[in-house]
Formats: sequence, C-alpha cells, structure tokens
Amino acid sequence: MDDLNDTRSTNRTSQSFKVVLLGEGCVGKTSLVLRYTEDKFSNNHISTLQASFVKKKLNINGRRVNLAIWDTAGQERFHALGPIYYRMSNGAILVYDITDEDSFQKVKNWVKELKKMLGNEICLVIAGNKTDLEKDRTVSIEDAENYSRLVGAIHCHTSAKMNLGIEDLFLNLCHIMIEKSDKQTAEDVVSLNRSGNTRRTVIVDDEDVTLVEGSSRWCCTSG
Ligand code: G3D
Ligand code: MG
Repeated sequence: MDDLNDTRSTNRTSQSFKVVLLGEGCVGKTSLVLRYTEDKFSNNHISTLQASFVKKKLNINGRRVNLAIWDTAGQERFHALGPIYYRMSNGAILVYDITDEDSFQKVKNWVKELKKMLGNEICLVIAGNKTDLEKDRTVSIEDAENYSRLVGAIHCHTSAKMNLGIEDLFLNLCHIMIEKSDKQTAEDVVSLNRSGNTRRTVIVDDEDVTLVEGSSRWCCTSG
C-alpha cells in the first residue's frame, strides 16, 4: 500500500495518483467507482466496497497512469470523515445528486474544507450524478457550473446507472493531475537550479537511519 500512498512519486514511465470520492451519503459515490472499475451497477444498497481503495491503470497519451481510487465506507453518513481520508490526495471527486439540493450544499462544504486543509494542491472535479433522473432535477446546471468555475473545479454530469459521463469524469481529472504534476516538476527543477543545489550531497549518519517496522519507508531518527 505504501507505493500507492506515495502518490507524488513520478518517473518517466508511470505516474501514481491518489483520488478520493467525497459527498453526502447516497449520492452515488460507490456506484460511480463500481461502474468505472468493474462496469457494474447495483440497485441494492451498497454500504461499502471490499477494499478501502481500488486500483485502475490507464494509458493517457502514451503515459502510464496508476490511480488509487478511495471510496468511503459510509462514514460521511455519521459526519465522521476526517482529514486522514483525503490526506496526500492528488485529486478529489466531489459528488452530488442532481435531484438533491442539500447534497450540492454539502459539496460546497467539502470544497471549503479541502481548500482550507490542502490549499490549491488538490485537483477538483465536481460531479452531478443521477442524470437519468433529469425530470426530478433540483440543482440548476447554471448554478453548478458557475460555482465550479469560481472554485477552479471542473464540472461533470454522470449517471452511474446508465453509465454516462464516467470515463470523461476520470479522464478530465487525470489530465489536470498530470498537468499539475508536470508543472510542479518543472518548478522544482527551476528552484533546484536557482539554489545551486544540483551537486550538493546530503550525508546521513548510518546510525541515524532506521527502518520503521512493518514499513518499507526509511526514516531518520533524531536521538
Ligand atoms: P454513496 O456511496 O454515495 O452512499 P451509493 O451512494 O453508490 O451507495 O448509491 C446510493 C443509491 O443511489 C443507491 O440506491 C444507488 O443504486 C443509487 N444510484 C447511484 N447512482 C445512481 C444513478 O446514476 N442513477 C440513479 N437513478 N440511482 C443511482 P439504493 O436504492 O440502493 O439506495
Ligand atoms: Mg458508498
């Protein structure tokens, strides 16, 4: 799981991104993930996925992209979804139900929380789900699109039931995550060159390096 958590790692051949789904209970988050990863839809209530995340491999313009897509286990229904869930995410899909105005308000709360906790680090897509129920729509398309533009998010419409808009939703998110990651890499190179650190070597005393038990990550101890 560590390689998936280490989502900011990039190399020439593949990129890994962590994506979280957020939104009120029953808007269709789990259904979107199931449709995207397994092309399935269930009319029966799906309380949770088997795993906390599912993997999806993509090839975008010749680049290999590994997505770790995190779905909640329903904690949002008890207002018990903390920062640990979306920490280190590259992208978030904020889902609302087009027939439920409250669920759109909830998306606004999530945007506020993500901006407060992560700044502009995270790429946002807002998804209006259940477009097969267009006749019962209560969230105005114009309002949703204007709001999304205002907060720098892409807006998409989906129906997990009818399998509409879901490929585009994930593809749009991948494009902006790749763009952001490329920009970050370019900025890192520029700042490294400016600081003249390209040839500096950090020497770490062997005794100060410890392998954390049960993990493949090395960490430096301070005493
Ligand atoms: P959640 O993970 O956000 O809590 P779920 O939402 O994926 O569990 O879906 C909640 C309910 O909405 C489910 O119905 C599911 O079948 C339904 N649903 C999900 N996506 C769509 C969609 O695109 N269109 C329609 N019409 N229904 C959808 P139940 O009846 O089990 O509560
Ligand atoms: Mg769910």
